[in-house]
Amino acid sequence: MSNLYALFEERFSPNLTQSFIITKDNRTYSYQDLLSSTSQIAYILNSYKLSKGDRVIFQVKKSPEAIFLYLACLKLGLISVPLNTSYTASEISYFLDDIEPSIVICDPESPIIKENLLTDQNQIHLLTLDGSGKGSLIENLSNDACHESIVDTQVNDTACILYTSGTTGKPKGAMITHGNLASNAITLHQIWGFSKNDILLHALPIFHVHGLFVALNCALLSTNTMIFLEHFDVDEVIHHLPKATVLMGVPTYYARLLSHPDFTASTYKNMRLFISGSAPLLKEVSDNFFIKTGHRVLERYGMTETVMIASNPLNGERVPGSVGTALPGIDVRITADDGRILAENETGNIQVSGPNVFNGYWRKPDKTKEEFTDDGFFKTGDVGFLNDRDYLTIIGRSKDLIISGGYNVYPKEVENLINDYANIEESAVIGVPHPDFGEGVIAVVVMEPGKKEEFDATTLIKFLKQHLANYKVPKFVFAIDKLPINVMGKVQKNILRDRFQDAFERQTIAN
Ligand code: MLC
Ligand code: AMP
Repeated sequence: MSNLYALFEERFSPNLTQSFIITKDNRTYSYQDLLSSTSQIAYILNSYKLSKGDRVIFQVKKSPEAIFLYLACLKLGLISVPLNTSYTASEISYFLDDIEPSIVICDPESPIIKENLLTDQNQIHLLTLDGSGKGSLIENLSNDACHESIVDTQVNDTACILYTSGTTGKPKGAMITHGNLASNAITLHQIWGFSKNDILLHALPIFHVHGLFVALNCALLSTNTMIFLEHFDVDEVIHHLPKATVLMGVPTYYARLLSHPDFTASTYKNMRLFISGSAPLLKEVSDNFFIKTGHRVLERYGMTETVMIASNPLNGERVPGSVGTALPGIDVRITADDGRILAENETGNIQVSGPNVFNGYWRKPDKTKEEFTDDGFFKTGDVGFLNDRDYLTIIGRSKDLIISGGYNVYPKEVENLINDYANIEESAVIGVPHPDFGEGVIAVVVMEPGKKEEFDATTLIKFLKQHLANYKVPKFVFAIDKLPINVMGKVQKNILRDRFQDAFERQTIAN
C-alpha cells in the first residue's frame, strides 16, 4: 500500500488522544477527531461515485476541516487541487477548464459562487466549506456514515496537483505523487528531529507546498500538535509562540518577528527550531535573528515540482546564505548551459533527481519534456553552486520569476494583461528589493505614440486587481519612453531593476 494516508494512519493508532490541532480560539481536535472527520468526509465524497484519479478542486479558507478534506481525498485516491484563496474569477476559470474536476468545494465568498463559474452543462458537483468549518460539505456528516477503507495507490499515482505559472504566463499543474510526498515527509521528519512532543506553530497558507506538505506532513508523521493560525499575524504568532517548539515560515515572517518589540526571550523560551524557506533568507536577517535569539534559522530549499531538495542540518553547521546539502536519496548537480557538469564552487544551473521529483505537468507532456534533461534530472531554473562540503548556495534564477513574501509571480502573466490595456504599447514587470516581502512587484510601461498623457497608474492597478490575485499586482507602475532592449530584441530587465531598485524606499516617485 503506497497511499500516503495509510502511512500517516499507521502512526496515529497509539496516539489517538493526542491533540492534533489547537485553533487560536482554543478549539482542540485530537487524532481520533482527525480519523473520524476524515472518514465522514470520505463517505460524503464517495457518495458522488468518484473514481481514483478524479480531481477535487478546493478554494477554501484555512480550517481544520480543510485539512480533513485533503486527507479524505488522499484516502480515496482522489487528486486534490488546492487553489490560492486570493485567485480571481479569471484565474479560477482557467483552472476549472484545465483540470476538469468532478467536485469543487469552496468558500461561500469564492468567485466560483459569487460569479457563477460553474455552469450546469459541465456537471461538476459544488459543495461549500467556510473558514469556521461549516458548509454543505459538513452539514451531512454523521458518526454512522464513515468510509473506512483506504484506496490502494501506487507510488507514481498523483496525490495533488499544484499550479505554478511559467515563463509563458500560462499556469501548469504539477502532478505530485503519493511517493514524492511520502519519501519527502519521512526524510524531513527524521532530519529535523520531529517527535510527538513537538508543538508546531502553523501560520502558513495551506494551498502551497510549504504549509500543506512540509509543515503538515511532518506533524502527521510524528503525531505532534499544531497550533493552527488562519494566517501570519505577527501579534498572534508572538502570543502563541511561548507554547510552541517549532516554527516554519517564509523569510518575511522572520523579518516581521525581528522588528516587533514584543518578540522577547520569554516568547521563544520553548522553541527548539525555526525553519525558513520558499524565498532567500537575507544573511542580515539570519545574523540579526541569531544575535537576538541565539537561534540560527535553519534554511532549506524546495519547489512545487520537487517538494524539498536541500536543507541545513539540525545538528552541525547551519551556513547563512546557503540552503544546506541535498536531502538523503536526492541528487543535486550544477551544470553549464551546454549540459556539462560543473565542479565545486562553479556557478551554473541547479538540477535535481530523486524520489521527490514530480510526475510531470498535467496534460502538458511537451512542457514536461522540456523541463527534464535526457538523463532524467529536473531543471529547477535556479542558479547556484556547491562548495567542497556539498553545501548549496542559490545565487539567482535563470527563470523570469519574482518571489514576493514567498509567493511566486511570473512577470509574463502580468505583462500579458498590461499589454492588452488601452494605450499601452509594451511593459516589463520586475521584482525589486522590498523591506517586508524581500522582492516587491513593479511594472514599467511604455505608452503608445501620442498617448503619454493618458498614463494613469491608479486605474491600471485597479484593472489588474480585477484579474489577478492581489500579490501579483504591481505595487507601482512607472511610465518611461523606451524599454532597454539587447541585440536579441529582449528587454534588459537587469537595467530596469538597477534603475528602479529603490522604488520601495522612494515611494513618492510612483506614477
Ligand atoms: C499579501 N500581499 C502581498 C503578499 N501578501 N503582496 C505581495 N507579496 C505578498 N506575499 C498584499 C495584500 O494582498 C495587500 O494588498 C498588501 O499586500 C498588504 O498585505 P499584508 O497585510 O501586509 O500581507 P499579509 O496578509 O500579512 O501577508 C503577507 C504574508 C503572506 C507574508 C504573511 O504573503 C504569506 O503568508 N506568504 C507565505 C506564502 C507561502 O506560503 N509560500 C510558500 C510557497 S511554496 P492590498 O492591495 O489589499 O493592500 C514554495 C516551495 C518552498 O515556495 O520551497 O516552500
Ligand atoms: P514554488 O514554485 O512556489 O515552489 O517556488 C520555488 C522557488 O522558490 C525555487 O525554485 C526557488 O527559486 C525559491 N526558493 C525556495 N526556497 C528557497 C530558499 N531557501 N532560498 C532561495 N530560494 C528559494
